[in-house]
Amino acid sequence: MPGSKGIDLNSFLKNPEVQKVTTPFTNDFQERLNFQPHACEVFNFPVTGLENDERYKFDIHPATKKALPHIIDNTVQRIIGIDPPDAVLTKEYTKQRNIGIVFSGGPAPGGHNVIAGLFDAMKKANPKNRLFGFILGPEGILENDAIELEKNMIDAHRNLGGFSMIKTGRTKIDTKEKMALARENCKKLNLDAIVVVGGDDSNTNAAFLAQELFNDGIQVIGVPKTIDGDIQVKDKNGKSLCAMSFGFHTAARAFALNINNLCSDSSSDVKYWHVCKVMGRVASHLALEVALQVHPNMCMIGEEMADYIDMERIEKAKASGVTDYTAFGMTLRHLSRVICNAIVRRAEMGKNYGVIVIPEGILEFINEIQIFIIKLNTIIAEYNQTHDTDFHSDFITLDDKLVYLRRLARFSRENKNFFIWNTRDDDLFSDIPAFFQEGLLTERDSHGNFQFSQVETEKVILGLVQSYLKIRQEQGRYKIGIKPDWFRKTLKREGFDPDYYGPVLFKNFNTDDPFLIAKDSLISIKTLNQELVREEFIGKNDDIPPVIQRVFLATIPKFKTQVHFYGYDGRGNDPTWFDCTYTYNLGLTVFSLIANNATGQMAAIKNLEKDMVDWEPIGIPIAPLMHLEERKGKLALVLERTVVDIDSPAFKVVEAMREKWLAANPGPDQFRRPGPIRFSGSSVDSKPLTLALNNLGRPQV
Ligand code: FBP
Repeated sequence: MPGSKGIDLNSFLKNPEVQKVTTPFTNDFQERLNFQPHACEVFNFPVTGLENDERYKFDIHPATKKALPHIIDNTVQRIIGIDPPDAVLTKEYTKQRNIGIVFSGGPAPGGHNVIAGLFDAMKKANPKNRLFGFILGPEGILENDAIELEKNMIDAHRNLGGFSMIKTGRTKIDTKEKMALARENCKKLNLDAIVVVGGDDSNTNAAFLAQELFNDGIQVIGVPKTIDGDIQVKDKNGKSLCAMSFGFHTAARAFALNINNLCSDSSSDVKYWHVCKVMGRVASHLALEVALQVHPNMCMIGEEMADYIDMERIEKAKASGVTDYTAFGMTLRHLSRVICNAIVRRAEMGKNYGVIVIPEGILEFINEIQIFIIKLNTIIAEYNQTHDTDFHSDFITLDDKLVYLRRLARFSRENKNFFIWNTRDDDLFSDIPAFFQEGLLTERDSHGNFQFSQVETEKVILGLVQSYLKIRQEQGRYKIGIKPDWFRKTLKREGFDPDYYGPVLFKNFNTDDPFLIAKDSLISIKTLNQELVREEFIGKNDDIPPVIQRVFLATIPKFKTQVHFYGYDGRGNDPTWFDCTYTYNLGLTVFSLIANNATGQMAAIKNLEKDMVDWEPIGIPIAPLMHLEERKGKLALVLERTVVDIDSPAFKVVEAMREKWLAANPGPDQFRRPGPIRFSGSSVDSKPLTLALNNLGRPQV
């Protein structure tokens, strides 16, 4: 068929060079499919066993003992190689098994390799073993929607990002009815074991499922997945068992590459502040890793803010004999001031541009917002429970929701025992911009979590920053510094004497300062005119000389921003070497746990922070890791999330470098180029920088 402009499209499409473009199989893709991750030494043995490791202890919550009696006494288990295995062990290890696997929660790079590792190990043990993948997450378990995963499907997804082979979802198996349905469907598939690859909530779910299916002899094994990096396990003495969940490294590297590109752009056209929000629903691990990878001018770490104490306010209050409780924890207003100060300082050094990294969950660490989130969570959960309906379907528009809240506030005036939403809450809430009110009222996810990714956090913060900068500008305390050379050259070119005009324009004219700063009083053309008239540089009816006007305008900053959200892109990235190897070994570990009859355990690799030769596959008991947390307005047993430790070496490095990376000085910016994710070769990343620094900077335990 002849194409347009005389091209024979049919034969053109058959051209091998054109086919290189039209096929999805790029060289990189092919290399990934062919890559065989190294297995930890122990997996080279014909059979693996488990050894209880009693060195690790946990503080067990009494509520967990009661809720999970079958698995609460589990201990850490080390995977050991056995050669030669005895006949009994071999028989048990190689017996034919059906295993189900499910992804739960957001995608994380490396998930396909968990499946590949498990598949390879189970087929090696017994080629008749069968692996079933539940489709679309835990919903697939409830719907009995599973497919048998065959070699060709697995081979087509090795070392690739996403969870596309079986998809994922956020359904929670959290009621008696759902548990019963899960049991029934596992039995229908004749499953010996089920593997839950998920975050804190999903591993919590895995523990409850393990308890529930214990007497049916169906084992449940969890796998620590989340780009947020907030599943990190230590025992009660601080001994690390799982330094990082999988997917974190890839996501952070993907964000870092993009943000580094913005650093180049920003320092080239020198007119934008790029505000980069990075995922991490609660913890700021991703923001911290990105900061180490890129050295942005500013990086906010939520956990640091929660810990903030305003000493000045405390001292002031102490002097007048009172305690200022509001001085603990950073407020939104204070945060905006911190950002403004940094922007102003860079502007004075001629840098009216830069890059800021903000963690998605930053608001969780701001006192006043956290209180709103908890209160609204409770109100929504209570409403749903009392009315057996859905708050968001009953109150569709923001106005409807606000009217309901106002009603609660009125109710609180008449009922002293009702304090969840009073008139003060309502007044404070009314002061918040509508888009943010809407954000705070968004639907919670199936686990009752606040969906930070749906809220334009950066817009809230930027709104405050913008208004404060305006105030500073009106006070004459936000100026762009001018290079003395440029000032002299510009005036001389127009036949004006810089030494004559300098003192009237700048407050530091005859100093050695690297940048000239316009006087505080010069905030507009009008004030400039008044100053020049007052100092008798021009007459009352004269115009300001154009060159003076031009120089003056160059001192007036415009705060222009570009806002970016990094999350879904990095979450879908193809995994780094670290995540490929880590997850493949997690898959192998899962099989060892199953083949040795473990249940209620989470597969993990100890010593991730060290070189791969030191990695140790283990099983971590999930039940002892649980604690009570507010979910859907009620206390529930959940796996504890790990937030950034502000005493950790990695955080301390960022803290120590903050001033240097801000580069509010005449020198160059300190941006670091992490480069693209390389899968092989000398520049391949062996591990997250956070892990490397924490390993280097801590006494070994
Ligand atoms: P998981 O905890 O399930 O791994 O998901 C984490 C995450 O990527 C967060 O960083 C983000 O806030 C959230 O998922 C976004 O969720 P959704 O995919 O529902 O928009």
